[in-house]
Amino acid sequence: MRILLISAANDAGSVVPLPLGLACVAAATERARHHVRLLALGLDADCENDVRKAIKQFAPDVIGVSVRNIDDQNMQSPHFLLGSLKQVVAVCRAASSSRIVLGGAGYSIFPESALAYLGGDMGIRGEGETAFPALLSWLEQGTQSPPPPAMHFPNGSHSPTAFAPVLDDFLLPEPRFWLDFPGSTEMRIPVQTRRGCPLDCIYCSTSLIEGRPIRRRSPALVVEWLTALRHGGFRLFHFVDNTFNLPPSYAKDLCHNLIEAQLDLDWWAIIYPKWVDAELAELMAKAGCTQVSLGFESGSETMLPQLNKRFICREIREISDTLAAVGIKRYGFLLLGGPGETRETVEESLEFADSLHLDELKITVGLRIYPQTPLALTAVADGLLKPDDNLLFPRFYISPLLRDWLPDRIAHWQSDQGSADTM
Ligand code: B12
Repeated sequence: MRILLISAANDAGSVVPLPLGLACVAAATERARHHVRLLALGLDADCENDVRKAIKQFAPDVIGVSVRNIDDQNMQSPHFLLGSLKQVVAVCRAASSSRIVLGGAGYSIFPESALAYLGGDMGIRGEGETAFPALLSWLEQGTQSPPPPAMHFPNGSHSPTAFAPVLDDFLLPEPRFWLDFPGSTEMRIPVQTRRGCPLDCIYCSTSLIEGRPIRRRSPALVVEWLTALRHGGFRLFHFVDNTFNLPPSYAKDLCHNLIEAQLDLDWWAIIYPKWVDAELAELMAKAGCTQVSLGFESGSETMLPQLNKRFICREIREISDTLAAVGIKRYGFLLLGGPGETRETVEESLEFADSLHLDELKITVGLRIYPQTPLALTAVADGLLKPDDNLLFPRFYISPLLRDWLPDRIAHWQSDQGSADTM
């Protein structure tokens, strides 16, 4: 079959990420002997024309559309980001009679409501490497048999999502793939080594996207892939794993492999402030890590358990100091206004964050509410959310007592600091 895969950047953010997810789906679809074309629409693309042109030239049998960002998670000036993608789907519909299949991280959080809003024919929730080729076979065979796993249909019927137990069978995009993106050698190439998160932070949507058990690639294969990319002219990378340091033994193993390969890389990673000892920090620095996102979210011993964090302030501080000592920059995150937050806990968090002497700090006021999370239940119980709200249009939790005070307090604190970033 002829398969057109489309991604469309819809948020300028700090970085416009390269479409790793769609690249993985493209590799798996090619391996299943389909003819694939990928259309990555940048922020300044003329989407309507580009999509029409691609459809006319390529005449696809099936069109896959990647749905990454739903919104920018910004309570103070929220941007719903699916409008342009709805337009892309409408253009596909007008220009071709091919089936339109949706998938991606954002889609996986909202499989029914995003399908209805965007107007796709069907969607795949979760990882696409097995599910998308299986769907193509099902379509080729005439859809008489029961649908393969992970599918959602506009009438609400769906088949259960299955996550692959190991990731090594899934191909990673080759260097030539990224070379097609203008300026890619100066960008951070996304690398994923693990999927799944067993931690249950009350607001988090990750388990809907990747499932809970951690599934991994073998470090040797990751390094083999990075070696090929390094030889292809890439040096900057971003590990997009939710928690680079989980499990810590895996993180150490990966770093050992990277050090041995002597690739002279420069990479960033996302760290959960627990399970980072001096040995891991040192290995990370030696392996090329220059910056981590340190998502501690609160610096209040009262709030950390409320968010269901499994660390305490002492651990955040120790890890922050340990990383700084080996020269790794720390980009810290505060997420303020959650259930149980008070003026006192906010002040504790601000003071704590300040005392860490981070390289950068991002403060988010109000928590984006995702379906099937403890936060959604609390929001309903607190009367902030109707139980039947599908949450596709962003809704936020902010502790009712702080609604008027918190945004001003943060703006004031930041102007005193003169440097921090907020949303
Ligand atoms: C790493 C990350 C980042 C990094 C990206 C670094 C980089 N260079 O790539 C940074 C920090 C820059 C970032 C920024 C933002 N991010 Co972010 N990010 C992630 C994270 C943790 C991983 C994404 C990733 O690369 N996954 C690895 C790839 C392989 O997986 P994938 O893309 O999901 O693809 C798989 C499947 O989804 C599926 N699939 C994908 N496409 C398709 C298409 C079809 C047709 C099919 C069938 C299947 C399919 O198959 C793929 C392979 O299995 C996710 C959370 C998560 N766990 O997914 C959030 C996430 C995607 N981010 C999110 C958001 C909101 C943002 C920001 C808007 C935040 C902000 N306000 O700044 C910005 C937007 C940036 C931009 N300009 O677009 C949200 C999106 C949901 C929403 N509310 O919109 C997520 C889901 C986190 C969350 N809150 O739940 N992000």
